[in-house]
Amino acid sequence: MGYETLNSEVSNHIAVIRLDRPDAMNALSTQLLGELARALRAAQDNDKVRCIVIAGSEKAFAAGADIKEMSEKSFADVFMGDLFGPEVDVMLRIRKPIIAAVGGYALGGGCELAMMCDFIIAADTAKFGQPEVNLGVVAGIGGTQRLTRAVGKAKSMDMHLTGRFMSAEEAERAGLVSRVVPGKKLMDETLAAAGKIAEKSMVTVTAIKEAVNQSQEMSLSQGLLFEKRMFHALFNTEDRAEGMKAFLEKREPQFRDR
Ligand code: DAK
Repeated sequence: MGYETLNSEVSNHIAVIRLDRPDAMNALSTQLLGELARALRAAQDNDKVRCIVIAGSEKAFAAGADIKEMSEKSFADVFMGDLFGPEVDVMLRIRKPIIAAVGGYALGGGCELAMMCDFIIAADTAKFGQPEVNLGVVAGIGGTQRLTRAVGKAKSMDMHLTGRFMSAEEAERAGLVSRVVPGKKLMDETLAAAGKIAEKSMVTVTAIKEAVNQSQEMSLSQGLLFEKRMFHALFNTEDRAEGMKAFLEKREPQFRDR
């Protein structure tokens, strides 16, 4: 089954999922989020895929949940229908690394979608914001929690309470994005980063993703123990032996994901 609101292609072990609702600034409709969940699951299940990139257009990564679609809904609709719940659950269960390539607007649910990825590479034109306050709602898929963890309480409060947008430069300074690149180079730089990840052992990459994500859930001492045990466990892998042997032999490692 194809997609109507996004494109998904795999090449060089990288799945690129590009949101494609140009008339609505890639607003996250139920259909788009359903297709995104389906594309992510397909990428997770495809053994050829070693890294996933979610991108939008030059104008917008995604300008938030689809306001037209949401405007008619009642409390019972969104509460009993668990709006976006199942789609978000799928995204959070993806074990392969996901990079958000953000050009243009990443607002509301769009900013939250980018923050659910493992890291964000932003074009210098990108703008981030949680403007739900202007619509009389609060962020709904993690904005108050993930933005606060990323940039701290003061800036998060500022963003959520005023609804102002943050430039890419400010976002990098604040720790929301890992790097800012010229707009024209956004995809090249993101694919280069994804390519680097794709060269590594998937066992190691998956362990790193789990350990870093645990840092957002656990106390420091629990997180440190989790990391140490993960380090110990990786001594059981062939790729650990190969990585160290290759270093000592001054050659590139040949990882086999084992
Ligand atoms: N939804 C629907 N359509 C949108 C849209 C959106 N979020 N954003 C833009 N569009 C549409 C516009 O309506 C316009 O459509 P036409 O009028 O041409 O038909 C077209 O995209 C172009 O937009 P503009 O004409 O406004 O373009 P500008 O360049 O002037 O402005 C903008 C671009 C992105 C700054 C502006 O469009 C804007 O402020 N958009 C709204 C941003 C926003 O408020 N985002 C937050 C949405 S609320 C939940 C979980 C999550 C959420 C909710 C519930 N649960 C788990 C329950 C999330 C909520 C949100 O994200």
